[in-house]
Amino acid sequence: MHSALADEYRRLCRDAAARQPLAYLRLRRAIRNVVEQRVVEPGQTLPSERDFAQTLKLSRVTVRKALAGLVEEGVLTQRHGAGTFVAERIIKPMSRLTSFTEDLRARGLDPRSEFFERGIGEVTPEESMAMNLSPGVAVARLHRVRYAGNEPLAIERSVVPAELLPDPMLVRDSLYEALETRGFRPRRALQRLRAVPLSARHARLLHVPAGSAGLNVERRAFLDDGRVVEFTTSWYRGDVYDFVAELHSE
Ligand code: 16G
Repeated sequence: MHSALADEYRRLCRDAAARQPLAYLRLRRAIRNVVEQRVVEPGQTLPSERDFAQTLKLSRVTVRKALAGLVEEGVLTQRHGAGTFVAERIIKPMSRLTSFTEDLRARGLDPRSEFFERGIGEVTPEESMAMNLSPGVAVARLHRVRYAGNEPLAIERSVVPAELLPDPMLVRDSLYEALETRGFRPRRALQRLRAVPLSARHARLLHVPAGSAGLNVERRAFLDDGRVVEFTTSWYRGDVYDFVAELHSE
């Protein structure tokens, strides 16, 4: 058993502020913390279910539940017969409306953006259709390369009605953080995914060979009152991202 992991779990059991009555949630948090702190690195194996249960005096059902939750979040991956690992590829669950920054932080990575554009302009006819905006209204536009540390992962072009984000310079690293501060965090979204070969320009920005596989994602996110808060087109690197959806039969 990784001693830092056991220590973190025990710390959470003692720490009154973090006290979480449900052991599986406590364990899930402890594992997420050590992954975020990079005590356990991507690709490294975690202790077995039995090992966790014995060292921490938990039932195997509790351990299984904690691990399953983190697999669903994309923090861990499980391979039959080989155990549980910290995910190497970035696994993005499609059922949760999270931001790039949140996804990366949950994996202990350091999200960064480099902007090509961050300003106010007039909505284009295509955007006004997609966002239900009247022709001519002002929109904030962000065009950026998204990095984990120094590694480029995606290119994103976002459009937000200027009435919701009048000053795009408020967006430092995270669009969702800026929207949240203004009380406009997206609540629901529609997303469309397409496989595309990356253009020469995108491939160069993403440090991959031209024509490499990319995922083109279009997200339209809404507020509770039905207003569209963002229309974002992203090109994710196909070699590092998995988009995973959970399906139910009815
Ligand atoms: C994700 C979203 C994108 C959103 C961005 C906000 C997908 C496919 N796209 O990249 O629509 O604008 O997160 O991230 O998940 P930020 O808050 O870090 O700027």
